[in-house]
Amino acid sequence: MPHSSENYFAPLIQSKPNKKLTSMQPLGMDKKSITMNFKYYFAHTLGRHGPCFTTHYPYKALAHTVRDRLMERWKSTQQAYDQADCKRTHYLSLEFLMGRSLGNAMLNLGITDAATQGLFDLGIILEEIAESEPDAGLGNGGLGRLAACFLDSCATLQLPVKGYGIRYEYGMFRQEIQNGYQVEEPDHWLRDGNPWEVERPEFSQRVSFGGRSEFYRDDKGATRARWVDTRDVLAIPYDTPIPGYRNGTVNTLRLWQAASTDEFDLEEFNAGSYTEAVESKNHAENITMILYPNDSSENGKELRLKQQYFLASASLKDVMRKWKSLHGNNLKKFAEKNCFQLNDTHPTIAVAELMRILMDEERLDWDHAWQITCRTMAYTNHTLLPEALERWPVKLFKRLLPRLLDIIFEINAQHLAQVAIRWPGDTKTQRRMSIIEEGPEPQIRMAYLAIVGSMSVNGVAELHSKLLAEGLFQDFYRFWPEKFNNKTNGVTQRRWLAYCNPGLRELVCESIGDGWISDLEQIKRIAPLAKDAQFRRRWFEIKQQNKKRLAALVEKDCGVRFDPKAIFDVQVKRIHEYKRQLLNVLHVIHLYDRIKRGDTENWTPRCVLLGGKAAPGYVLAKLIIKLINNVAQVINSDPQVGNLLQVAFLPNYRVSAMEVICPGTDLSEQISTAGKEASGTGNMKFMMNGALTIGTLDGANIEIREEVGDKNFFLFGLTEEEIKERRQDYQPDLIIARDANLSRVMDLLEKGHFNQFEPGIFKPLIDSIRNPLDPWMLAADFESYVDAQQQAAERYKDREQWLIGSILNTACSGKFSTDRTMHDYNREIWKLTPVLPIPTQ
Ligand code: 26W
Repeated sequence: MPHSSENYFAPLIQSKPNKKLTSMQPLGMDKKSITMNFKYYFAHTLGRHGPCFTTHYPYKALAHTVRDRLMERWKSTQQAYDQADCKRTHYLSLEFLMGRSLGNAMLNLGITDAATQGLFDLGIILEEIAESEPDAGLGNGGLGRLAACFLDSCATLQLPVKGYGIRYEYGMFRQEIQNGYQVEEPDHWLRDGNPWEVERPEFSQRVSFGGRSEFYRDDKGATRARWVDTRDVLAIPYDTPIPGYRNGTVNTLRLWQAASTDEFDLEEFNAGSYTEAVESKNHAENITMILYPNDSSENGKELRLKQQYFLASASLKDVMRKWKSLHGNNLKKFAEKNCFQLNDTHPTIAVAELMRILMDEERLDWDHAWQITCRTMAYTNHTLLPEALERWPVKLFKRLLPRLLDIIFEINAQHLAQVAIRWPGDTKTQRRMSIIEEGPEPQIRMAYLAIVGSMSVNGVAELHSKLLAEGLFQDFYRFWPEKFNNKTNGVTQRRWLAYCNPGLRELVCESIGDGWISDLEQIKRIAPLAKDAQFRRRWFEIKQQNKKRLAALVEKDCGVRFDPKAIFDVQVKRIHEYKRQLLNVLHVIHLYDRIKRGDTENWTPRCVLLGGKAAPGYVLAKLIIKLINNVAQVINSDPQVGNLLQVAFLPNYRVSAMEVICPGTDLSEQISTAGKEASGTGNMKFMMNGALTIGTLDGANIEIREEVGDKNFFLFGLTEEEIKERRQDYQPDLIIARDANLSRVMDLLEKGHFNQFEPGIFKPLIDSIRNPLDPWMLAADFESYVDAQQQAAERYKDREQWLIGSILNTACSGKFSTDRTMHDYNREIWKLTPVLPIPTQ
């Protein structure tokens, strides 16, 4: 019994596309056409008249106006890809942290000025209505935002790359702060509709779960398997257009939503089981209900594995459907023309799923299927934390994905046979390299499956890639050194400079033209202008404006008044022990202690801003948030402190907040324990916007410092090697006792100075600092951190010197564009040819 959608969306015309129906008139990009279209949507489509009481409807009308202009380019691009029969990359990711789309789409289409003026004539301020757009927060942090920046750069480079992900009904939770504690609220981002997506039920796919494998002989006598008695779920695609920068290209982000195969179930259950049938509808829809808010520890939830398989299966089937529509059943060139980039291990089940599709559905033999699989898959690792490495119980796989478990066992058997040939008799190595971890509860090591099944394995910064090869994956590196490579992360300068910092954009464009917007290397041409006092003056004024904008946000959301004359010292990112927000707090307490002791000669007034979400189950991270809020409370209400020091915790840190934060920041805090932060990307956004970094030799900080020079970077802390060394004999109590500053800070904490009415609550944090096994070694880096902070404070007092550093940071940020990153992925992994859209009628 076919599902209704299969009837409902039966082809209207069998063979030829209907050109009369699908031809498009190009829409005007001028103020007049945009205004006309806007008014049409407002009145005719949305049915609004008279004064608009909310910003929502004008926002919607404008979104539709912009979207219309994406549609024709989208079609031309996709047709050009089909006609060129080009190689394509499919970027598989459980997260795409897109943020808002309106401003970015207008920038890339080149209609910001026309729209701003058109609306202004109608009495509407564009920035005000743009605030109505909810963030698409379908990601936790770095990994998800990186995927979004990649899509922007691929479209700009005109590379045929499509993003595949999940359309979570609820994105990253909204963070509220109550009595200093994080409280999670649901993020129902689709409540008011999403004008940026197009539902395409005609391309729905069926995804199977449960059941069992059945083996049979095919007509040629070969043994084959099929997966039977499954419980199926429908995957419905929603497409979002991804415009390139003023180049006519529009790529696609395809997000899958789960739905039940309801009619099917109703038939099955019919007599008397109506309610159970409806219940099963709920079960299916649960799969895409919510984004898991953990960004560093695996919690092994069954629903999460379902999400992973749901994404992998629906996407691969979609690629196969498309392939067949262009090439029929001939898979000879499939590997030549397709690449799957796995964003961390989360979609790694795709390795086994592609094998299943090729063997069970396309009737290829094992060797042929395996060849295709490990020529098309490529894996990016995003973390060195062992607790973040995904493992799934074999038992769970057996129940949920039995046929995939068969395939994984066979992949492992053949893999271990190869290992045994290379290291005969070395059973220890064989056990270490097994995809299956033996033990009372056998587990599948997803990273190993990804490495074995891929042609490329990359880390996201030089140090990180080196540590993967030497540490976590050393056995595999010895086995396949040629698979391993580095691709240093980046960020898109379109969103993270041109769009979010219009003041600086104008100044830079005036000085060196606008070539840097699509070729960030050009921005180094502003470096000589650091010597020009007039230029510095304008740079300063823009930074002050941006600081005012940030101060207004802080006042609105935290009730704390930041003085734009002070140095703005900012750390925003997920809250995690390894990122050491606690070290930042210790420094803040140290400054407070100095003020209280009257040690304020030559003081540099400072405003410290922290922000970020903690995973809901991460108790210590949540306690760090509480500590920040309590410390802020005490400091901000102490008249003796006054304007010398201000501290705030910004609730609900997200993409759209960062768009205000990074342009207004002077000092960027990148203070993770060396060897723990894979790359960092916030560090790049701050640098691009002219902040100086205070940081450790970790992740991409190392490369940032290399680019900008050590004079314009406040370095502190142990190196990754020194950390390893010092761990052997680490005695934080001794360090504290010998450091008068740190002793006083610990004293304030231990006396309960910041929790007078909540005795003892911070004990777990104090204990973690004093623990000789503290993996993050806060005490070891405290003194050098305070020194570096002092250098920053002194440099800030010399305004001209600070401005030179600020300008040079922006000038040296060329390497950190995702345009460069994508270029590197393409040259070394994907090998795609750019395709120009052909305007078609
Ligand atoms: C299994 C749960 C889970 C979810 C997310 C485990 C681990 C993750 C990621 C590792 C989270 C992540 O965002 N990693 C970050 O990726 C960025 C982009 O490459 C890097 O810049 C950050 O350093 C890294 O922490």
